[in-house]
Amino acid sequence: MVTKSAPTKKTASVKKPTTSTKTTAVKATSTTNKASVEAFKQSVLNHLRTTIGTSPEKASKLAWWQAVVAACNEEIFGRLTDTQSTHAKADTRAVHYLSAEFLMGRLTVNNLTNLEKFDIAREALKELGLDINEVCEEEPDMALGNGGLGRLAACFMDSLATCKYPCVGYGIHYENGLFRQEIRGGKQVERPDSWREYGCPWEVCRPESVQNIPLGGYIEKQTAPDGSVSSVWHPSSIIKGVPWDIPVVGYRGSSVAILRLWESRSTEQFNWDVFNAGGYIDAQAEKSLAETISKVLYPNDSTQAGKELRLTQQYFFCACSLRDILRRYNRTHHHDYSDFANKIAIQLNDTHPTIAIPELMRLLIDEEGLSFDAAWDITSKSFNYTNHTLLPEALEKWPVYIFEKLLPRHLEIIYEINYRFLNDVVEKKWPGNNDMKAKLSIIEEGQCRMVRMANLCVVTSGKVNGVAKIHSKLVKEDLFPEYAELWPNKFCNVTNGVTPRRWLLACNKGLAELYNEVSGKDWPLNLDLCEKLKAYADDKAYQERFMKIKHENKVVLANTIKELVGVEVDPNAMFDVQVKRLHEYKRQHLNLLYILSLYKSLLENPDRDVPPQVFIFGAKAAPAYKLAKDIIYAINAVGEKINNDLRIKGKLKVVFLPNYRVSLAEKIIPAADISEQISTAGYEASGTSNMKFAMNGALTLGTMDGANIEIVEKAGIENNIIFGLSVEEVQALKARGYNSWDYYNADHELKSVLDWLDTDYFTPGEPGALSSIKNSLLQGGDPFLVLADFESYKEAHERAQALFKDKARWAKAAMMNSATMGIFSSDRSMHDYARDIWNLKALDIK
Ligand code: 26V
Repeated sequence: MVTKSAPTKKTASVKKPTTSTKTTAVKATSTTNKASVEAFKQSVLNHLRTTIGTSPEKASKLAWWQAVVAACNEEIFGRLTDTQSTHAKADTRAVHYLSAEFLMGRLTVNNLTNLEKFDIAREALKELGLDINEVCEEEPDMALGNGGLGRLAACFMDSLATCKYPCVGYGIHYENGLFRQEIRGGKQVERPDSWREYGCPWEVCRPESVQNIPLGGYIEKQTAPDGSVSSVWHPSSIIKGVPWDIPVVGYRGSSVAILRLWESRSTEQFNWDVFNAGGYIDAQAEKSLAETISKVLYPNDSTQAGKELRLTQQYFFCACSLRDILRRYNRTHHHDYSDFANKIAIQLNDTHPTIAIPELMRLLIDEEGLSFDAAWDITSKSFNYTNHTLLPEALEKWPVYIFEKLLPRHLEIIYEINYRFLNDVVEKKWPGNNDMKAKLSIIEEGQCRMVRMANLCVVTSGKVNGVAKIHSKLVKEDLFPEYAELWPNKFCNVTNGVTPRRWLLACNKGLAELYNEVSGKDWPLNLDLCEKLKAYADDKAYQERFMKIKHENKVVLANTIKELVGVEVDPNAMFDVQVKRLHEYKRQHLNLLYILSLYKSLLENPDRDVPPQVFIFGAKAAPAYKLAKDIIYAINAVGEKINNDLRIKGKLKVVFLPNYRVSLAEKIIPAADISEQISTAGYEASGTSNMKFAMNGALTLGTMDGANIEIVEKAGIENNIIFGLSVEEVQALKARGYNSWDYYNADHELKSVLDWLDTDYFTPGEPGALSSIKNSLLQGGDPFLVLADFESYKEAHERAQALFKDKARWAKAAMMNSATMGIFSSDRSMHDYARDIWNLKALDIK
């Protein structure tokens, strides 16, 4: 509880805004004493010479950055070794987080921050005549993920390390991360993202832990003298898995976790007898397949059909990871598996690593000689599954024929799991009910039989969790109601979180300093301490200080915008931001329709009393997602027109920042006034940028969806701008039969902005260039109820504008948002997983 007695003393120490223009600059304090600055400087100079092989006179910025990383690694690798040996000695239980994506972003600022060396490094580099921000800009983002799901895995690794939970993250060492987006003529162009073209100084290759992974081939049935039949898999090729370790530095403590990413290589070991006489060519094709497996990250929101390579990727990294887990387990347990489930927890980040389930079964049965029952007992006690989406098209299904070709033995095991589940469990609960069996079966019957990966996860896992309260409720009640009837206690919720080290301490130095003063220096480890700011939310001096920090961040972003897209924006304008993957359910086009209506109203009345507004977008569209790309084009075309229209007197600007990624998010989020979280209720599982924005003092303009609901529960509905249909209302409207034409015909304004898209007003000489958006909303049936929410959305913007004019009221709302986000620290998420799902204890590092 915050007491009301503190503010008087603290208020006295608030710097009046006029006294300094540099409130964000952190002064050299006790954390930057001369000796440690000198030591860091010497370390960088030494590494520049002895590790990088250059001299200060010749060194490029890239070389300086590499030397800084080497200086950090001196400390990090010692801590890493200590963490590993502490865990090994204690033979502790650990969680193994399997994820096809880890969106780590850049590591330098984050690692320096977590080592509490950022200020030291900044001073040291300054003495060397270098600007730390410029040096850190040399680092490419590790963009090994699509969006929220991958970034969540990265935040979780930061929190696992910080909270000292024994863990390993396992994933894929993609050669190319998510594509680099260029905008040419307003349109998205995809370019390869080779993030380690010049090497990545954070990662270490571990040849001693290479794995050989079998693939393809056929099954031979062998009958034992007792008549029992067993399967022997003769794979057609062996793929080499090479592990790369990336240390994940916990904040302040000595714990350093490991992220182990697998790279595929060809072994050139072929099982020649599986090929016929002309098989040489087939064998060469297999070789290039092996080298292709870890080449590229799939954009997750394109359709699943025919993605044989993607299933191979999933299997490849799961098979490598499980062998690694077994190898480490057997160092102390010598193939006695009775303790396996006590020592090993495995978390499946969505269905992408589901194939780990039959792979563990196979390893235990075929290679370790356990019975099916014994293997199932261990497997079903080891796995848990997190669901991240309800979208039916996003639930992974793989054609049986692909399994037959690539993973014939795994298919047999899946059939056996399914047979036992349907006969032992479903038949007992619903005797003779074949419809129920068809519905719950892991195999979908039909012309093309499919393996339903989510069903396999639910049948096997001890716990199944959603990622926000509303989402977990929908997972249990709408997605898997029959499974929930079978196993009500299997389903639970762990609301997502984000690491406050990256998303506040490192990216918003001004606000971090304010929290240091108000909450003490421990808030990055206990974000609830930020609540202390609530006591000052009505204090004018604090309000001004808070908004001054925001303004300074906006000045920085305005400069970045000018640099990136050449558009001049006014830092006094309201910065309204929507940054996330481009998808119809996220409704960037709802935002665009509002912008059109605002623009229209300003053309009709240029003196209209609205605050100046800048609408900022960042979004990548899946390369094959035509409508998503059309929406990007429309935003750019509309922006081009509006930004150059002198009639509206600079009251409205629209910018689309290319190549949205973690490092750009770190610049955008601290500068936002409004956080657009406008998904159709029921479709955004959680959202995590909503938490980052609120932490940094933006107001959520959003629907009651995902974690928005929990955010406004904490920050106060009066401090946010909520609009639109609720989940229940969306379901009811769909059940009644939604007809978007009704809204088009009834709302004159909506009709006129939609019709505007058919003209060539925004695309001179090219009428119809933006019509696909209108068509999707009318002929296309508007699957995400954009038109149904338009009026309410417009009204919400009007509320936001009115509130923005009331500076004190706005400042209070912004402060209340930032102060109350403690619960959205990913440390809290990790404590929830550790307690409710993993049964995992933290371990101090010796
Ligand atoms: C996949 C697909 C594949 C088929 C086409 C449509 C589509 C749309 C989305 C996806 C991604 C599904 C998994 C995912 O990334 N979920 C996100 O996970 C975040 C972390 O829990 C969460 O905050 C986001 O709300 C959720 O969308």
